[in-house]
Amino acid sequence: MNKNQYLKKTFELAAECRYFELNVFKNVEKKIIKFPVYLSAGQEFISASLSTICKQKKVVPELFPQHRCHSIYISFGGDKKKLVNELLGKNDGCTYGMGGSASIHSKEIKMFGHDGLMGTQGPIGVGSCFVSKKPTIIFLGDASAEEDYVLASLGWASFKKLPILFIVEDNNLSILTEKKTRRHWEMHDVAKGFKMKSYNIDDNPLNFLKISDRFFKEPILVNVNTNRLFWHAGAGIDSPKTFDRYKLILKKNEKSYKKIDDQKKRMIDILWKKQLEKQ
Ligand SMILES: Cc1ncc(C[n+]2csc(CCOP(=O)(O)OP(=O)(O)O)c2C)c(N)n1
Ligand SMILES: [Mg+2]
Repeated sequence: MNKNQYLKKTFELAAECRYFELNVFKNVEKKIIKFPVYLSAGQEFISASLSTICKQKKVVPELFPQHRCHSIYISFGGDKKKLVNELLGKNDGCTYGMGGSASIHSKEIKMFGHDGLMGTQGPIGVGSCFVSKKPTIIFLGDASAEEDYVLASLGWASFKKLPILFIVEDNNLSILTEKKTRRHWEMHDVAKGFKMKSYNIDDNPLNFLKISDRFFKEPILVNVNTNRLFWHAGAGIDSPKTFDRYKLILKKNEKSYKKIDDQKKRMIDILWKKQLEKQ
């Protein structure tokens, strides 16, 4: 896969994630989805880039997400119809209608649903990889990463040289509290303190490609500066916005990506419509 193919594939996945989330938003507003949802819109290029890189490397990683996880499930090949059904609380959903939005679990794509306690996926994912030695991705929010048990598990992963990619989805927010009021240190510096390779990047897909050489050959932490488009939970819009990576990339590549954007929108809208009609 050359650079342009990588960018195109990543954009296709991000488009599916974006239009999926916009449909969730609509159905929360209509009160068709009745429980709390955690929308990943704005952050979708993280999982889309990682999934494309894993495909390129022929790696099928074990996935340990946290609550903002729809884009992770979709990017790594989860069945989108089953995710719709999950969000409708149906027992043929990907987590049998018991995961809601925050605990998406899927044996098919080796995704281990989160338990709701911020950061537990850190020690659980490290423990799992310590036994399996399989390529593993642990997703942490910038707030979850602060938990003591996450820090302890980073040390162990580093010491044991486990093939784990720690991805900090750094949207600068813990619900509504900004990072600058919580700490004066950064996760990529902490990882270096544990003698682990680490990076601080923004969520432009090319940044992931540039640093991907050693992924799964040793423990690596990547702090990714990103932006959550909607409320912490539910359908609403936070202000002020910083940036919208999807719109930026679409605008810059209008000629080549507009058609993909339209196609993916149509495809995901139809998928939602059909699943809702089956209710
Ligand atoms: C151990 C623990 N502490 C606090 C909470 C309450 N809580 C739920 S989500 C959240 C913020 C999470 O922020 P972050 O990890 O940055 O993820 P984001 O929501 O920004 O994606 C908090 C504090 C919790 N669920 N578990
Ligand atoms: Mg956050």
